[in-house]
Amino acid sequence: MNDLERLQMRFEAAVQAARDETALEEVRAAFLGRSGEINAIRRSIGRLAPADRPSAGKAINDTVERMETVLGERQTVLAALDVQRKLEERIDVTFPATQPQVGSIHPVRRVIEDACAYFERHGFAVVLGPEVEPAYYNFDALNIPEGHPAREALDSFWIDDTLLLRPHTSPMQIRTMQLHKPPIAIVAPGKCYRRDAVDARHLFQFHQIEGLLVAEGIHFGHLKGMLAGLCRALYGPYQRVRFRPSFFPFTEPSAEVDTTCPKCQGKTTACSMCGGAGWIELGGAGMVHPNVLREVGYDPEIVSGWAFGFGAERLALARYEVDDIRRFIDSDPDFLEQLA
Ligand code: FA5
Repeated sequence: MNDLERLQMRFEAAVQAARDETALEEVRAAFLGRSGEINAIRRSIGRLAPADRPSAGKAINDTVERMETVLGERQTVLAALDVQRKLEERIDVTFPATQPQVGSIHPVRRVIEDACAYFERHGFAVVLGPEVEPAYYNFDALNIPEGHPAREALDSFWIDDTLLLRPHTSPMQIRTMQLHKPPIAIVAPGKCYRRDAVDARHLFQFHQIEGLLVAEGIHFGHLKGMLAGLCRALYGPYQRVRFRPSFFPFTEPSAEVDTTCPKCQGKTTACSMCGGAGWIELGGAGMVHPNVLREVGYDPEIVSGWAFGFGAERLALARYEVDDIRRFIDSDPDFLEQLA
């Protein structure tokens, strides 16, 4: 292999190693530029015998020609790579952006907030209380003494001998009345716990909204008016309420409260929401029992009051026409997005 062939090989290796136009230009200058290697060889021709000069000159020219071809080919390749890189780096402004995951208020929370807002508009305060309560607040002070059958369904999750997770929000009646003198007007939303078997209507942890109004001259008509107003605020302007006689140790008289089925308005016999009954049960209510008033130091001869306790999930079931209460705790985004 002669010097020119070796030069040609070094040149081709350097050309292949060049990754962009600038590097390629440096290779060109080093080999073919004015003070490049080819010109150095050209200058040495003068030292050859005159007879050898034409063939040496031709060999150099042939080498230069090949080098320029190689250079041109590499230039084409680098230009194509450059276009490709630019295409890859190009920002497509029409490409749909990644949507941010925006949360929404849970339907049960929304029902609680709307119910509380309704009562706040009527001058009620919203109060919150502990979820772990002594038996005294859960039962005794509410006229449910030890051994009373009403205690059976409620005393579920004991923390120790005297403390348990509250099965209803009614302890907040006692706590509020012990802290304040009448008039009292509060709603107390919050979590409750019972050992109920979970099914389409029951959870072992659910929410209630408690209401309490105590003052002079309060009667059942006030309760009826406020609860009818609540149902209209939650379900629409044509809701009616119905009171069915019931029993709670802490109210007398006591009632179960129903509202007209928001889905069929009581007009169909084949409604999936109310099963054709035309009514949806919301919870319990009644006039505060004189024993409860006495327990907190109020005089039942002077003040009277009403109370109610509604299940928030049940309110939400009817409001959003959901068939199974467990849907509210499944954390299924598809379900929740429908109600957002
Ligand atoms: C009570 O808890 C009474 N403290 C309500 C009350 C308050 C009456 C003040 C009078 C005066 P009851 O056990 O019926 O009542 O429960 C009330 C409501 O809570 C029920 O109607 C229902 O809507 C809801 N509820 C009860 N248990 C569950 C459960 N396991 N899962 C979901 N909701 C429930």
